[in-house]
Amino acid sequence: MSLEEGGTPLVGAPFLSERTGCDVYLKVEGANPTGSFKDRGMTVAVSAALEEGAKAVVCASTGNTAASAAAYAARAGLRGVVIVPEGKIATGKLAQALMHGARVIALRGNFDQALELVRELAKRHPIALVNSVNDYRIEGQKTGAFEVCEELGEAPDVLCIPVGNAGNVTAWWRGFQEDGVRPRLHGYQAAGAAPLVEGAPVEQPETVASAIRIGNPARWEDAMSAFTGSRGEVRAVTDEEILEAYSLLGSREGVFCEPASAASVAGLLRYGAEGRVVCVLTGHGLKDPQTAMNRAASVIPCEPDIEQVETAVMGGG
Ligand code: AN7
Repeated sequence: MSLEEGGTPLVGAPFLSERTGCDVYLKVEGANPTGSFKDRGMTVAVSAALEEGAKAVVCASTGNTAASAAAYAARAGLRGVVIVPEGKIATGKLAQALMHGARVIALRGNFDQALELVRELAKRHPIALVNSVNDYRIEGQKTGAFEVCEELGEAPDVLCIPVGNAGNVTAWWRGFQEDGVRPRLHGYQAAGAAPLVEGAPVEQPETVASAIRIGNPARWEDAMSAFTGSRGEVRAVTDEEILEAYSLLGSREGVFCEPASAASVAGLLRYGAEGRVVCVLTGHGLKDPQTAMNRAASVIPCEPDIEQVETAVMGGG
């Protein structure tokens, strides 16, 4: 089961390099088929589900896993069922899950409760659970690390990555270890949803970066051993810092990612790093048009008249 995921661009970031004094690159995971890194793992998890004779796949999701699971399930001819926190997932992700024909359940609860419920559900029924508690997901997602090392010709010094349920940082660390390299892993959580930083689950996580609004990561232990084993760190960034990095990526680097993805750059800007740094931009900006429209400048209305057009184009000054 493949939609030709992976092989995403690794683009240099001149503005960020200048600003930080590092040699910064962006791994643009939004270029995957459904617009996020989840596809790297979903191709493996859904292939395995098919082989094992599952009739349906299920996941809890803040949005991207749902969109990806729905697409691969559609392709595989399996039923897709996704449980998302009601009112807390970005519009594009919801549209994707629905268009791929998944049954979308809006839970009056948060992601952590949804994950607990699908884990119980998968114990009771022959349904494949495709959250990153499924090890096939990790096996697929580790390929990001292989690609970066191949493209740079060696490992970066530092990898900056947003952390939610902590599957991705677990996967990248596994990939680097299998390549025999040990870059520092710098993980960033949103300040209102930073259980790994605080050392305890967060009951009611809150952040503008809805993809990482997670209070009790399933891959907690794996993530912590990745940070320790790589001599890295896990830190928090505020919503304002995330949105600042989000705007800067769009306006200065020409790369539009979703807010959660910008946490990697927000962390780099706040805490700094040294050497060659790769920031993982986990999902595409088009996923979340609402946050973009709330954040960006307004459009300029104009009558079809040359004088008015001139004024509008020249900025009225
Ligand atoms: C854009 O879709 O958890 O630390 O249910 O969508 O591996 O969870 C999404 C997570 C970062 C965090 N960036 O990755 C889900 C979900 C984006 C994301 C993360 C997510 P993990």
